[in-house]
Amino acid sequence: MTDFFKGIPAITYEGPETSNEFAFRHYNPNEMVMGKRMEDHLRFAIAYWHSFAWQGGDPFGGQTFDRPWFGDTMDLARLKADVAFEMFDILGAPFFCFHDADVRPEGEDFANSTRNLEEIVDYFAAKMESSKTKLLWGTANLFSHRRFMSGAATNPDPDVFAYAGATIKTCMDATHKLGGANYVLWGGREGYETLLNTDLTREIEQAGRMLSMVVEYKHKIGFNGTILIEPKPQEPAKHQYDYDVATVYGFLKRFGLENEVKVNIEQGHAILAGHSFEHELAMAASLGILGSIDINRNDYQSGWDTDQFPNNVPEMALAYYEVLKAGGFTTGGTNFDAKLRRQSLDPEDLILAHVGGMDACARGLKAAAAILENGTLEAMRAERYAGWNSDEARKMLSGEYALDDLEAYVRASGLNPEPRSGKQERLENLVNRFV
Ligand code: XUL
Ligand code: CO
Repeated sequence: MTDFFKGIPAITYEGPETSNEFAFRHYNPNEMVMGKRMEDHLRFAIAYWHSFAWQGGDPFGGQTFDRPWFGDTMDLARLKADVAFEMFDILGAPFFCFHDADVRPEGEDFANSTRNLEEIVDYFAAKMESSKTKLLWGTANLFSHRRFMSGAATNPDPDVFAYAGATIKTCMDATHKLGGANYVLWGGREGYETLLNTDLTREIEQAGRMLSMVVEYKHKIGFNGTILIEPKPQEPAKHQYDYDVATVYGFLKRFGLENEVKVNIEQGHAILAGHSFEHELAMAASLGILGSIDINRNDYQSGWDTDQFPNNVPEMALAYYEVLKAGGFTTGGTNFDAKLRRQSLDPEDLILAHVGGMDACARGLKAAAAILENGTLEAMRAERYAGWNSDEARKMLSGEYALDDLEAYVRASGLNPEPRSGKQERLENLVNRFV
């Protein structure tokens, strides 16, 4: 045991009335929601990078956190892992997620970096034998090191493409070895700063080939998890190719990968793309590619990807409504891709941020389930489209009618459509009864 979280108890469910800050008020893992345990619905994961690797820097200042494991040695990487697994236990977190760069020091070359990763993966594997925490997903950090400044798969230099592919392979091996449920690709630098030096046709083809190799390798090693792309429109690149869910779907279709790859949708990324989180979730569900979610919240005034812990229950309710409507997660889950504010220095801040986030998600999930079970919202949605159940309406979609048939039909029947209310406020009032 380290003494980092000394004095902080394991967090358990005490209910909404408790005055104990170190307790769940709403997240009750064993509570049944629509016939499934809450823990199995939400599938919470702790993000290694924000909680253990991020040092509190911003564009105007560096490190604010003073963690005993900061540094570039394997001993410190093991200390970081000790503290991480202690936090997983305190929170009862069913999953965690990591990038290679979060968990191991960079070596002087590829072989050394990989050896460091493999050693830490073995260290994780030993811990996971006695821990209840599993791996939701692993990923490669192909955006922090300067070699990736002009992209990884989309780099103009084929040597970087090769290095990126080799790195992904080692991270897929690590994920597979640890029994990961998914493998994620987020292309932070897969995009460009200026078209003046960019051949976007070539770059997108490179990205397509890389993703195909990822899928081929997944099958080669018998990895049963889901490959997930995480869309984001910009930050750090000015234009990123995986802009949003719809763009990713077009990319997958183009390379014939739409049945192989799903999406990991992050709330803050949806907002950066000018969408609501629930829009992105509904779009992914509609396209059959809803995989997993990265949960956080952006500051709506700043326009940045601020990665704050979620605390807006109505937003969570609308998000989990889409997840539940789509049948819930299979391999996916709810990853806290959220970081403390840089002034939140204390170990207990890290715990309380997650406690609050888990409670906010649990309230959202319960509200979403209540709206679904109530049924009025879906009944009213169905009623809005009920006209499409008529024979005439079906013919319009089945190909039996062409435009000139529609003209004939409108003339013959004397159609003169009357607008009907969309009832938005009434529906908003309905939702507000549950959140
Ligand atoms: C960056 C982001 C990443 C991915 C994993 O905005 O969300 O942390 O989740 O690379
Ligand atoms: Co993310």
